Amino acid sequence: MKNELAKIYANTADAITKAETPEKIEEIRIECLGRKGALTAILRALKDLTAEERKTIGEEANKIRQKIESRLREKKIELERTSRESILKKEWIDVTRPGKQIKKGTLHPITQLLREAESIFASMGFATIEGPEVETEYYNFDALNIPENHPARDMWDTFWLKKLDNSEDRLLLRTHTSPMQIRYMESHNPPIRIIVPGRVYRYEATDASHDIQFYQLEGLMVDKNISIANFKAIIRLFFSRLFEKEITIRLRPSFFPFTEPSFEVDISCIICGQKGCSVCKQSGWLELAGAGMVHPNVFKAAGYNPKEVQGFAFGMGVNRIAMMKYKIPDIRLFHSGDLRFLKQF
Ligand code: FA5
Repeated sequence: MKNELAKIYANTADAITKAETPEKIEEIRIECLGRKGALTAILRALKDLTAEERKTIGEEANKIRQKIESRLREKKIELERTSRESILKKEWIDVTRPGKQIKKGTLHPITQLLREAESIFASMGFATIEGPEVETEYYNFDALNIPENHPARDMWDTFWLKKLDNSEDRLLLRTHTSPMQIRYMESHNPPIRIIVPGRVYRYEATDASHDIQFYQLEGLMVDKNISIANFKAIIRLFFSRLFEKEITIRLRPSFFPFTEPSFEVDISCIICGQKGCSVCKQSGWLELAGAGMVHPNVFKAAGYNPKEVQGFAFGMGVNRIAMMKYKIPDIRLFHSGDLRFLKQF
């Protein structure tokens, strides 16, 4: 038995020396000291020996067990340290390296332009109001003096929505921000000085200056004595401040059912310097807004007495203004989601 003990020790010590991982050390421990281990078997067999043998072999076996346990412990600590060191060698970090730059987003050019426009109008005393993009037929058309079957409805073909079960009105995607004239006047008394920026929709063919969804900026100024002269002064000041230079403005007689008289506001094309390009359709002018003096029927629909108040209203195409300001040749780029375009702002 003594020989057997010596053999177990020699074999186990040899295996410990050769072990290369902490897992191997655990395997060796189980093989030697585990429930079915070689040394455990000898310790179990002690009971069959004589008292004398039990004493000497028992002592010897315990000594060997202690020696093996301490060699296993030492080797395990050593292996764990070297494996930590090798991981550190493989996975080192150079803390002096410059960090990765985080890419910052920027505001969409339309948002930038709207913020600037709002601040210019705010400096002239205009409050910014918002309204619903899903409108009723009444606010988008009827209340603005465009009754059903009126040919003017053709100017604003739109996307109609399914009628809600409990609603009287037909719903649509608003074709302009003008419905907010009515909504605001219904709940406020003059004097009024508001702008209404927001998204509008048109069911029409697209080209470099027409899209099916775009932004408008509505303006409404109502008091006892508001005239076209006030409008011209405000609009010229607005465009000159927005473009940071004196802009030429052209008012062309036009027709809108909700204004009388009505006109189109054109500005000189900044992209081509009035030489002619695809954006201004070779004319040198770009139509940026519709405007006019608020029609008496609109005042009546909002509950005002048209004999007591007067005012002007306008509706600008924000995308076209942004195209001028940032020299963008095609309106469809705004909704293209193209990062090469968006990263420039
Ligand atoms: C209107 O929408 C009127 N509500 C404007 C108005 C308001 C007139 C208050 C009088 C009083 P119009 O359809 O012309 O008008 O559109 C106004 C502006 O929106 C145009 O001058 C143009 O700059 C822009 N616009 C019109 N259609 C498109 C389109 N498909 N894509 C991009 N911009 C457009």
